[in-house]
Amino acid sequence: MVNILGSPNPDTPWAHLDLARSALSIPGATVHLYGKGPGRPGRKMGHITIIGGCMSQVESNALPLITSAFDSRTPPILKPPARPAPIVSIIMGSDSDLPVLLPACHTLQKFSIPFECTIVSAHRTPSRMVSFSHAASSRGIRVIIAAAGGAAHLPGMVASETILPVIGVPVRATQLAGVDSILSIVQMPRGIPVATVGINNATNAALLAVRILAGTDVTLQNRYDGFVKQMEEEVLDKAGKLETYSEQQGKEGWEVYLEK
Ligand code: RP5
Repeated sequence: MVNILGSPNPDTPWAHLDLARSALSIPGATVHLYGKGPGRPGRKMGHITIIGGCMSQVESNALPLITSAFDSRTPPILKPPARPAPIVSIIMGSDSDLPVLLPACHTLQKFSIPFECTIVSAHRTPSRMVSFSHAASSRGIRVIIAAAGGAAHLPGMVASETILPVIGVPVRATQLAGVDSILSIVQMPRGIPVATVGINNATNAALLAVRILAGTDVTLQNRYDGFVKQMEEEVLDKAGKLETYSEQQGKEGWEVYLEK
């Protein structure tokens, strides 16, 4: 729900109706005007409700409305939107893991998925790990990405304290090159599953989270389809260049390709 407020400019007492009118074209939106007559600056003149199959669908449908309300050419007549609550939690055993997790953050950003990112250590902050795991679901978190290196117990321990899906990212943190981390995460006992991606492969952890969320979100499914198509086009484009070079130059195609 977003509130419709009277225009800050007393010379345009009906400006709030423009916003109400533009909301009519948004799927799932219903406009409620209170019939108070001309608006006074900041006075609540009505509200708009937007419903949808899931939060990210609602947010994406509401975005054009919110953007137009904050367009610098028009006076702001909506209260600033609250930051959307996170639905994915990225946790890590130490801040030294953060560089490995940046691709996960960027990937979730690309799919417009609200997420949080923090440090929770199974060994150094065990109480925090338990309270985080118990509260995650009720805070609206739908998927947890947990990264750890070495004796990487964080994903498994979190999975034992929540029913949310947990995706473990083994971090290459010690002289054992991440093999210790991946074995610690992947060899879970029967009954407590943890999805495990490759060593340092935070991108795949985020993509798996997107796939889990897309199961109940058509907008995300469409975004993922777009992502897959783009990936395919990039590979076909590279293959096309490689083949062309081989035909047009005196050298082998792979030699020319690598020189470009
Ligand atoms: C693990 O120990 C962390 O996940 C990290 O990968 C590793 C090293 O942590 P720091 O000593 O850098 O804090 O718990």
